[in-house]
Amino acid sequence: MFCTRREWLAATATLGLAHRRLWAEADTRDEPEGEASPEAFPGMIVRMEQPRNLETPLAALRRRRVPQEHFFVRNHFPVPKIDPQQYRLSVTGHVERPLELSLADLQNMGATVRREITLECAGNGRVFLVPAVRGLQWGFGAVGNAEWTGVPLAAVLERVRPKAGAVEVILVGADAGAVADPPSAGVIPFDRGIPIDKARREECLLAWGMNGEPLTPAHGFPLRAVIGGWYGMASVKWLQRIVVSDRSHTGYWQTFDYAFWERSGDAPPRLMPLTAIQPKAIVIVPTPGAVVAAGRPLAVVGRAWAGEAAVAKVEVSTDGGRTWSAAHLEEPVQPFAWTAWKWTWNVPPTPGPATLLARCTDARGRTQPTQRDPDRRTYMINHLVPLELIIRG
Ligand SMILES: Nc1nc2c(c(=O)[nH]1)N[C@H]1C(S)=C(S)[C@@H](COP(=O)(O)O)O[C@H]1N2
Ligand SMILES: [Mo]
Repeated sequence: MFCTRREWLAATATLGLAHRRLWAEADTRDEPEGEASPEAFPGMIVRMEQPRNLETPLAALRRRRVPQEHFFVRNHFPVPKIDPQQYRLSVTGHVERPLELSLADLQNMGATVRREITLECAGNGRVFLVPAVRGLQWGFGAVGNAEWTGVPLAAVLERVRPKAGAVEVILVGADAGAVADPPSAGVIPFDRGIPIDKARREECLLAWGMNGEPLTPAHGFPLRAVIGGWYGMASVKWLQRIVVSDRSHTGYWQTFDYAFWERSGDAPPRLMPLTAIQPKAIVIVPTPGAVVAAGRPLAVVGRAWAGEAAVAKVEVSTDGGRTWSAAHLEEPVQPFAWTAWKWTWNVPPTPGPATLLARCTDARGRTQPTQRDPDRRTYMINHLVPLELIIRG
């Protein structure tokens, strides 16, 4: 150190840097990149230290709205530090009227909405794939539901007036880096293209609030996209730029990564970007490996979601999928947000191992597959996973 801390503070204040430094300190407290800090996220399961990736423990999924500090974190690069006063969102490309918007501009548009939307990472459940595959080994907890505050993406698009022929909206984050595997074209930002018809739907937001609080740095402060019904990779955090495009985006994050093999008719398989969340039910209580009392009723509780569709039913099987009985759904069931479900299990009187299966069917009649489809590569994981339990007398 070339001077004392006090001298340094005085110097930075003179230079007008104190404000920025305060923000840097605030960010460091919230998101200590590169340091283990269990205090900051009590109870979270660390899936990767750097950049930080955190899974929500099952117990914290019992809250209908998962608090930010318990909401899973999926980061590809270090969290960018953004000064909210300096922050501008640029909206350019194939538009009549390119714009730069401050946070206040967005908040004063008169278009603010609050909406509950569930985010699920496309790799959620990867640890259950057999044989094991590369990638973060998420259990059940790379999913969460929150109430988001922001403006519809449609309201911003209306102001820039996309030109005829605009087909996609490319969302670009402020975070960037070089990806090693498979290698990227040097340093790239995190980004994702959304077809303009989807982008204009009311479930697509530019959000600054989560459960009534400003976003924390980990979840995209000061502004993120929330693309309701789609896997999490489309909900770009630290949103910096929106580029309206007259062609489909073929960037790293929807070709090399977050893509699956689609088959139709006789055509050879095509690599397609991941989009809508598949139906899924998870059990929260009892937990895997739990010991349950023989001959007594047991409340089985869980959550279910189905992306763009509403959950139509959740069923439970205790005989490996031969017979199913319907669980009770918490009302109202709404698309884009998850639903709580409950089922009373009359635990058999004989001690020994037992398995539970839960499955979700959505309003379009889609349900969960029993077998894993390898065309999905390492994503969209919603095949049935047996919950192993022990009945004790
Ligand atoms: N800028 C940026 N946005 C991002 C990511 C990222 O690494 N950078 N990760 C995406 C992925 S893969 C997911 S699942 C969600 C997770 O959002 P969360 O961390 O708030 O739960 O953010 C998405 N948005
Ligand atoms: Mo993700």
